Amino acid sequence: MSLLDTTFVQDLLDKVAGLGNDKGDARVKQITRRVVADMFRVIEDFDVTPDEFWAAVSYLTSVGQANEGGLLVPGLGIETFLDLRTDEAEKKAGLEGGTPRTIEGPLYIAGAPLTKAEARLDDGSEQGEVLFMNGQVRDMNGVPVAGAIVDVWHANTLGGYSFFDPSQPKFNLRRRIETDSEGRYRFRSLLPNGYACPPDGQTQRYLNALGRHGHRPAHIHFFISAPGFRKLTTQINIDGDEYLHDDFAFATRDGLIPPVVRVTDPAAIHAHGLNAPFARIEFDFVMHRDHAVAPATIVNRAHAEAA
Ligand code: MBD
Ligand code: FE
Repeated sequence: MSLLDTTFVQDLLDKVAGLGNDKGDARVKQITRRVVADMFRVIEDFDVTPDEFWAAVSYLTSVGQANEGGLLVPGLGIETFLDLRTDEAEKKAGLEGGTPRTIEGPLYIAGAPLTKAEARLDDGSEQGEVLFMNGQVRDMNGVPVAGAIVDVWHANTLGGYSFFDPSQPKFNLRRRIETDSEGRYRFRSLLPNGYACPPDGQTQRYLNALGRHGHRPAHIHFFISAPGFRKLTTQINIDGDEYLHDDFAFATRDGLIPPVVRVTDPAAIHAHGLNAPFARIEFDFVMHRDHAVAPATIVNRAHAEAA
């Protein structure tokens, strides 16, 4: 009999989880009982040594100190698994179709400037390929959603995000756009580059031990929200990126890779007030209305706030 299965260790687990008292939180107790027991099982099955165990404790401490919890979670596929669970729950509730969701990631900042129908996301201080993106927010019946908020954020040409990269202006490449009476939004920005985990960071340290890279393909994040609708958290990928189907955060999904049209016609370039070819992306967001049964899609998680 394994040590784990002895009455002594099973009793220990019950006490660890506070099962013998009637205080505390029943759900926390139940999950603690399982998590600690599963960890004991791992230690036993893999004959984890004390040195290895304390290395793991020290590693998790470093992740916390580096504030990389939000980076490690998608890197281990956990954020994607949570999405797949929401997809499954929606399917069970009869909700299918619409724009696919994908992970939020760790780099959202609330409170970006809000404008009607259109916005420019960059302030002109960075050189790069200009992007014009536009589209429509609709419900599942094709009815436009006026007054929806398109909350968009993305990296700069070096793969860095404002706030987290203090060299960028406040709210650079972050805006909220309210759709017009036809549900339309449009913005001007710069094509982003892919993000890479800090090479000397704690997430990359783990990835190295797995023989993995820490790159994401170039992408643009969105929260789409409107009264009476289920909040949509998603991203689009920039087609052609070398990591398009090799994302360390596992966020690429079919339906989220719109064509990138390169506009090279001199008259079109001139008409946009530019002097170099630019990129155009059209992408519509299709949302589900509020639903009585399916779990809510608003995820409460800690976000840094711009000072
Ligand atoms: C990102 O930009 C991102 O979107 C995710 C999921 C993880 C790290 C950086
Ligand atoms: Fe991102």
